[in-house]
Amino acid sequence: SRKRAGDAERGFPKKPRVEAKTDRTRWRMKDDDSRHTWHYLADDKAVEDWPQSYAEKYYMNLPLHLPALPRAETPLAAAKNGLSFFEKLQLPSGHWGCEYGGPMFLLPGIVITWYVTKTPIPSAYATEIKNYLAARAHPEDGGWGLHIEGESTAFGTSLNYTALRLVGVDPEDPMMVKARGTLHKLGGAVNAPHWAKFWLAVLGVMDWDIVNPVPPEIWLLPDWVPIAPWRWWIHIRQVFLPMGYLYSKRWSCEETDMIRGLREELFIQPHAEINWAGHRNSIAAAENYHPKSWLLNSANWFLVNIWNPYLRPNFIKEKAEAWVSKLVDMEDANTDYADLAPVNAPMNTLVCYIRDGPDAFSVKRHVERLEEFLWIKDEGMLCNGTNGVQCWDTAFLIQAVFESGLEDDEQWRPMLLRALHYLERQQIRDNCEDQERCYRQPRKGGWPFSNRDQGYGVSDCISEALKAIILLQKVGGLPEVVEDQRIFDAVDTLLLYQNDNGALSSYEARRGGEYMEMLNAAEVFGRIMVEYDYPECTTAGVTALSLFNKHWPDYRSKEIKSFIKRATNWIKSNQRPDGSWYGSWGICFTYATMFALESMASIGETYSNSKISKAGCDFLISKQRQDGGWSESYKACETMQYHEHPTGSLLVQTAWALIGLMEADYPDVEPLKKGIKLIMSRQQANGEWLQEAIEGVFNKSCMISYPNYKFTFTLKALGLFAQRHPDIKVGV
Ligand code: LAN
Repeated sequence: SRKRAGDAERGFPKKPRVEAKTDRTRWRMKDDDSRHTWHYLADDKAVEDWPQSYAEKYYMNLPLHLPALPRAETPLAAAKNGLSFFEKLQLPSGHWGCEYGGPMFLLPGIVITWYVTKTPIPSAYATEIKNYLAARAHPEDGGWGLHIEGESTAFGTSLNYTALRLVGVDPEDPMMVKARGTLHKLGGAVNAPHWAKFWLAVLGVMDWDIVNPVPPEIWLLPDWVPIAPWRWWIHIRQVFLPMGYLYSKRWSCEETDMIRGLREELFIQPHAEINWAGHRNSIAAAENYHPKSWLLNSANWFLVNIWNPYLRPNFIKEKAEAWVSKLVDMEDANTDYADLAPVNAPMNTLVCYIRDGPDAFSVKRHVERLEEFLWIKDEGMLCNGTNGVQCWDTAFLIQAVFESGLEDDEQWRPMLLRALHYLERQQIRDNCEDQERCYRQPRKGGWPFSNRDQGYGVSDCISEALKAIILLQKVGGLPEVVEDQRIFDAVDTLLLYQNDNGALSSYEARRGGEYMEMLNAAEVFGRIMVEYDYPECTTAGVTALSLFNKHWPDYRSKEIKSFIKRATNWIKSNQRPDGSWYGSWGICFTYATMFALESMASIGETYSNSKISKAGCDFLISKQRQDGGWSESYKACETMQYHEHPTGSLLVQTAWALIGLMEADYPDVEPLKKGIKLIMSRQQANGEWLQEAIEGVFNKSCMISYPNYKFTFTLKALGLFAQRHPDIKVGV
């Protein structure tokens, strides 16, 4: 107890109180123009003054008491029912929100950051974090994987066990005993990958000697060097940056009772006897998805044994740390401390904490903005993969309304107007200050995936938002709140994304080759080091610019035509021998094939006149199941081979396949009818569809949820069918 008093004196807050559960009717989400934060109202009066919205109830799976709608006899009626449900979930600022969970390595970074920065964790958070992790523990072994559907790993289990302890769960709680057993079977935390070792070193549970090098010096390389970090994929760049600072400082939290406890719990060996340096490369076999290359291993050996101890001059260390610290500041300034994603956000928070001190504005603002990654659902509190899916989902919903021909229906005009104003406000209006210095590509006129604060344009997010706005203003006749010049800004920015081979990448045009994977140090992810060519992003660019060109035939028309030609040629070249395309952001061949077929259709190539389009359709048709649905599993992303999901046909997969087929004008309507029927048969009486398997992916191995896809893409599939075959009845 003396020791405990010591921890308190040094400013560590009291252990949070972990209850069995919170009262779900007391949670509220502040929209704040899509800066989502969740609040637990302890006070009865506050509860009365701020009634729970449909959306909040829906996120928490509380009863909505919506009346049953007239039974849908046709696909269009089903689309209308679906829309009337989804409209109720539109948030006050005009967008749609959702949980964006899946990855299981994000929340621990935030919890560890709270702990080491001595940020008190409210009891309601602690309670719901415990509940979420309990709900998502592997049903058999009690561990956690890389993502919610994955097998238990040392990565997921060591970090989430740690998070649970830090929010106040007792080590003798049966859930903890079980998880610990699984972690020990996996060899203990020394077998966890690089990023887990990093976090546990920050926490002071591991020694920094176990962490493979993250040299900040690499940021001093001149730009012409083929491996210079400005060429890396933005997510790796922005993670390596603060990580390098912390690695260089070898900063660890001061020792506490909690940390002493974890040192005993996370390992199979006695802590004092662990040969830290000897475990730098230890990793449980099953999670070594991308084994380190000989080149990286040699570089690491050199850095650890020669450079760091003997060669590294102090002035280089200081110069590197200063430059990295400056780049961290630029990232914070460009995002108002929101940061790119919940990996670099807590790390940047720590850089500010150890550099600026606990009371600095930078730290306070960071800690405040970390809240925006958290989400509450019926299972508890989780960390989203980004600060939301706002612009992305909103753009798709708008497009689905137009695909269904419902845009003129008075019933949906107010919803569309709110959505238009939302996208208008989220357009990025300026480039980053000193953009060349911080290696950023122009972003003016673009749209982000989430919201404008985050401020990273993404090729397909710009495209989908642009399409939505053009449809609303030019086709739907809604007020022109985004004037022409701003549309041109978007087009100018979008055109910069095309790679030399015609394809589009995600956040930036490609700056380095696949050889850079030789430096992939993360072990658990594939295709992470540079931007790649993506059929999904490429298609979005093609369809957006085609639509733009229709309405503004004079603006940069030659470049746009050549862009489209080169992009669609690349799509053709990217088709696999079986007729499919590999998807990087949705699961997997079905998702990418849908996009690729859309690209082909946009240049007039469909089933009847194009071998490419026909092969794509034949591929999809060959995967249709007896009941009319499709059911690709995430295993396909990892193995690059088609895999069926064990639970059978899936709604979103079915919608994607149908959309692809319909875009390609697939001539036989029978398979389409069967698929549509499946979608209709799964619609609930109030118009909604229920959540099924996980939909999205990144870096080949990590899955991520897109819960709004069960609305946006099903609506699009139903709408397309209704428009193309208005006379065909598909009742259920
Ligand atoms: C996303 C989410 C959206 C996604 C699409 C727009 C769907 C895609 O077409 C382009 C890439 C993009 C923007 C994308 C990139 C990687 C993200 C940001 C994520 C999958 C969400 C989470 C993920 C991010 C990398 C998670 C943090 C993990 C690291 C390895 C740093």
